[in-house]
Amino acid sequence: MTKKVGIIMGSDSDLPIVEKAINTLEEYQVPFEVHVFSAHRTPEEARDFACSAREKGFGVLIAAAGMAAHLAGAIAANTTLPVIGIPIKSAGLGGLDALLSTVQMPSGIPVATVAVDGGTNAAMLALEILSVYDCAVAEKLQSARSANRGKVLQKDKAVCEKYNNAK
Ligand code: RP5
Repeated sequence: MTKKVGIIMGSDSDLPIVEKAINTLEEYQVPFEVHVFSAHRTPEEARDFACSAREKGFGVLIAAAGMAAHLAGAIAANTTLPVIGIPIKSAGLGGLDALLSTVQMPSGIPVATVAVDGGTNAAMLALEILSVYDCAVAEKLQSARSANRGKVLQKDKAVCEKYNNAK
């Protein structure tokens, strides 16, 4: 059975980016659960979720937060499941604050950090992690890669016809 993806965000203001991850997981029909837990505002709830995630059937966790973004690291501190961090862009420092807070983890407690506001890639990486043991997910990922390849080759053909054949 496909394991669940846990998605945690520090605030509901992160939802527009988190929705990119949700939409991607829905597209691949992989089960997930979404929560608002903050490393600073609700640290007990964030900790409890991380501590019990493996026994509750989660296979990988995604944590999105902005500003002094300690959420992904705080979640990773309390589970040995893989944790993917999404640094969220905020007004002050444009996401660099969250990027550095999420990516610069001490040895032994990794957070696989995607780009600032990288909601889609967070879900894609979660799917790739699940695909290590889940053949159904692996097959869907391979089909999507092939479809994307076809689309890019079509674009190359169109550009070549427009610019290269005119010489
Ligand atoms: C972080 O602070 C959240 O992840 C959010 O990105 C940021 C601002 O939160 P709100 O003040 O909008 O609730 O903890």
